[in-house]
Amino acid sequence: MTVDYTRIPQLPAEVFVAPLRKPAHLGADWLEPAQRDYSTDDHRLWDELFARQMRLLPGRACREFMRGLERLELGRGGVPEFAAINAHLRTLTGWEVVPVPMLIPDHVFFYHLANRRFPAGNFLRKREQFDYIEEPDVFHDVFGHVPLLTDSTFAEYLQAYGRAGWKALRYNRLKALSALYWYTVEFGLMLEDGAFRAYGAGILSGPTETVFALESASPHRIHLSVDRVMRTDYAISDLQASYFVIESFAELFHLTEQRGFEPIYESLAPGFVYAKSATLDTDHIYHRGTQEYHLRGGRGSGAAVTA
Ligand code: HBI
Ligand code: FE
Repeated sequence: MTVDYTRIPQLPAEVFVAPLRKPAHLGADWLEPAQRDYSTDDHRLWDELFARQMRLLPGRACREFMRGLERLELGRGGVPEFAAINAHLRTLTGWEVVPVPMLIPDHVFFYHLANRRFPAGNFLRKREQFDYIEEPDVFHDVFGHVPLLTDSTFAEYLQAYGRAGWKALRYNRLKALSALYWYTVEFGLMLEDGAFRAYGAGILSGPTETVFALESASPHRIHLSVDRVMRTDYAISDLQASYFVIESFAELFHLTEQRGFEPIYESLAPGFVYAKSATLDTDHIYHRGTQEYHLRGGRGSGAAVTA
């Protein structure tokens, strides 16, 4: 018997849509997530993380992000309630935030995005991880990602990305699609009135990369090409060697929509072709980085991030 592995059945929504609240005696898990209770110290930690970013972001974060923070009132004090965020978001763009306790499987992640649900970590980092955490916690996800869900064009892009995820699984090109997420949703830069601004959540949720991505001479800053980025390796646990720049969310949406994911997947080799710090003849380079930070050995080597 032959099995056609290219056909992924569409599962009914009930499989993934879990209630936001469940009886307290049943512990939360990712199949039936709930937002957890936070301690007084958790709320205080959120406030400190929030205040630290707010000292850095004016003039560095794109205006859509700053506007989203205000509209959702994420700075009212303490870890925000998802229910309150959702009441706003639903009317603005039809998106919702769903609490998850950890990294969830790729297909579930894509299924949520394709249905305008953003899976957000419900746990908060410990104080020892104040400066850096690899897993996405509630501060990274809610402070970093959720403000842009208020922007209707970015909201379209993220939903299209979720749909593209299903196709990527079918074509076995998930790594390539993850690179696109990485260099846009997590570490994207944007030109605003001729100046670089950040919109990526991985940049905006931490102080070191907020400054490095925008002001260091070390990293390349290159205009986004979808085909190029999907062939480019990336660092999960260090500052990026290259940042990709868009002119607007409308441009981001058009670049991906116009190209279409199916033809890209068909043309891609299984692995990455370009190194993190590569520049190509076909690149439109705004700033050719010195790569000093990475040449000195990157994270753990004591290399100065202002290099
Ligand atoms: N799960 N909670 C959570 N958050 C993510 O960002 C996430 C995930 N699962 C898979 C995943 N991301 C990747 O597939 C994306 O980088 C494409
Ligand atoms: Fe993230």
